Amino acid sequence: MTHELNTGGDRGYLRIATEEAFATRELIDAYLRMVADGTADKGMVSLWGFYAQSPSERATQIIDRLLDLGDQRIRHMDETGIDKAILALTSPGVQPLLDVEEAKGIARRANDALADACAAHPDRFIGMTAVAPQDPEWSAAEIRRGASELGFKGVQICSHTQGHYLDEEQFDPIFRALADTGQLLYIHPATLPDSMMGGMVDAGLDGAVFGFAVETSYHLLRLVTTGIFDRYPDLQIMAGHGCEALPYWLYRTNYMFNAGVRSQRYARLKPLKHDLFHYMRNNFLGTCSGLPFEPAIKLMIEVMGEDRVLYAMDYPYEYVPDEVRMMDDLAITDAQKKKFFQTNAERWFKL
Ligand code: 1DF
Ligand code: MN
Repeated sequence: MTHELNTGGDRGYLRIATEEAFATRELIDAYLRMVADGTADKGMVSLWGFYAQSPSERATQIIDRLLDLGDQRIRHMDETGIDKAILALTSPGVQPLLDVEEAKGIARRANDALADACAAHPDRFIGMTAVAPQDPEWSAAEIRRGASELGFKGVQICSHTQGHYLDEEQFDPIFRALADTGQLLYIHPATLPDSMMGGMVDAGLDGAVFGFAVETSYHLLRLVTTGIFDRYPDLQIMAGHGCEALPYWLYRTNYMFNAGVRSQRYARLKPLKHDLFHYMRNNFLGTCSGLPFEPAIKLMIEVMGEDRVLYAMDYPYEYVPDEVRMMDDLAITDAQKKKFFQTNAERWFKL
């Protein structure tokens, strides 16, 4: 151990963790039912068939920690020096549920439970609204309720919804509500739809180990290349896991996207107002969830700008005190570190 982890800013910054998960019992029960009755897709069987049923220490501990929005979570934050957690319903939220009324009910009650927890710990917990994109108009209304009545500071959507992507016209009410409330959209990974799964489960690569990033970066890129930021120039999209590797690939995606557009290779791809570098530096925010890795964080800072890179722990999926110490010891300037841990979160979530 190199140094103690305390809350309260003894290193010159507060630590705000921006991709922290919780669950409600009824959501886990709905996942279990889908796994049992055969309506879950391969990704759900792999992910929630494991976490909700495995007797392993990892699975049982994670379920226990997801369900706690009280003392244990606060104690774990205290023990790792996390001043504030920005909380969102765990992945894939209610998005795989086939009964839309059930999905909306579970999302609404999860939002209410989260709002209660935030009210009980106003200096420690901040909430993001969960939605059910299966019903875009309802989701838009829930985003407005989250912003105005529940005090939430952003919206999280767990990538695709039963194979549907947010660039589809039907989801426009969600972007309208984000624009009207001035809130950011956190696009969190989800299990892969069957159409993308291929041999990933056999290879053991479908989850957070790899598949999540493939599917989520695909989703993020679809949104950019079909012009979401030309329609909504002020929209901010946050993504975890090193912005799902987009900064690493940026030169190539930009070059090949523009080459394809110029040669009119794809009917759907039209010229954008800006190159992809512009959107990466004006509309994307990236967190280090799952990637407390100095080269990746420095790359994000260089490519996206130091105002756009934020700390996240990804509790309870990743709860490793030494990772917080590694982030304290990042070889970036003190001013950049304060932005990374504290002030970028305050700025973009409007805390
Ligand atoms: C895992 C990782 C699961 C992340 C998650 O939600 C999740 C995992 C179900 O390790 O299986 O949010 N993550 O963001 O890295
Ligand atoms: Mn996560």
